[in-house]
Amino acid sequence: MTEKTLFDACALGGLTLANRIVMAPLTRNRAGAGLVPSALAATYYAQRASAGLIITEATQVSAQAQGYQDTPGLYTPEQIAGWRQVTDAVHAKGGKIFVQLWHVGRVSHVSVQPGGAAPVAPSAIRAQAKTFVNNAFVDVSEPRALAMEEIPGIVESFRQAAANAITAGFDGVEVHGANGYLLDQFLRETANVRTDAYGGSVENRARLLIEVTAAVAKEIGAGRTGVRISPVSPASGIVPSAHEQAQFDYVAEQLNALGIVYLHVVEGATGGPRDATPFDFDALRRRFQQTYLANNGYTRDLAESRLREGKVDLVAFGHDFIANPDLVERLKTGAPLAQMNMATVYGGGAAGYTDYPALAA
Ligand code: 8OZ
Repeated sequence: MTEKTLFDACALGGLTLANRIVMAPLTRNRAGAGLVPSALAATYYAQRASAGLIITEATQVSAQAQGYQDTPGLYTPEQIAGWRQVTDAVHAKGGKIFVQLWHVGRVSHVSVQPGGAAPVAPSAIRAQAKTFVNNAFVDVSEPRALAMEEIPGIVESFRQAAANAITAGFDGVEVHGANGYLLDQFLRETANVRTDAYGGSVENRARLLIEVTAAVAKEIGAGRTGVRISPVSPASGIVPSAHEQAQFDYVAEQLNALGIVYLHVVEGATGGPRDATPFDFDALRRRFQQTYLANNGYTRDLAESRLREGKVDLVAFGHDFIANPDLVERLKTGAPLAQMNMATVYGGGAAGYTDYPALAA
């Protein structure tokens, strides 16, 4: 068997990826009126089309799914048309692109909820977290617990958004089960104290993520469906318990049984240390037979060594893709990487978005 390197072409379901380097989902808060991705978004993603796979910024499955200002949706005809421009631009450059579908759950604010309503959550437990609305960071609002009768509507919103993704020309979708948003909230004993079929046990806490993923996979095919998880990340007010290994080992087994195409794992604290909390990520890998997509704090060297050891199949880079549209070429040639400017990550226009140059030819 030849050794895997970051720069080999590889299969992902029915797709052939040009390399094993993935652009991680990155929130940029630049959607236009109607939460439609802008023409600039098409330029931004097309500039990064040399990635083996692009995963878009998190994208709302419904109006209720929103938690931040100016994040895009995929539930109106205008949003579908806006995304079509993005997928066309990426495909014209030979790239592949999945859309990340999210519902923020309790990480929201009444000012971005339909009718100013309270955000929804597994339980009425407020996160110790901030969101960004009206051009300011504010505490998230007090949520209300979803009624049992509302859960099928959540599943349906993901199914419909997945169908919309195919209409918009995406190669597949990633279900956002990470970073403290709705599906992750259900997975956590500290956010989910339900006593019905969606809380109280490992199986019950995983139920919504599994039902959503099954509905998406049924709609568009398991070969076009991926899921992202972040087992020990404290992102967005998540307080991991001592039982996350058992919880996520079960999640990996269930997702494996659905035959989805990849499991995307944020190893460690999202955007932070990889090893702050002990966790056996290889245990997930052993339970999940399809593609294991690793993320968080990877350098070229770490990615290559984990690939050689057979521990990972694809590696997602986030921050480095913001400042380096030609990241694949730079990693390949060992060229220096540009550093992103934190001040222009969230919101604004072309500055810090489409004006990071590729290396001169
Ligand atoms: C940064 C700012 C807002 C949202 C995530 C979608 O952490 C996000 C996000 C990141 O998954």
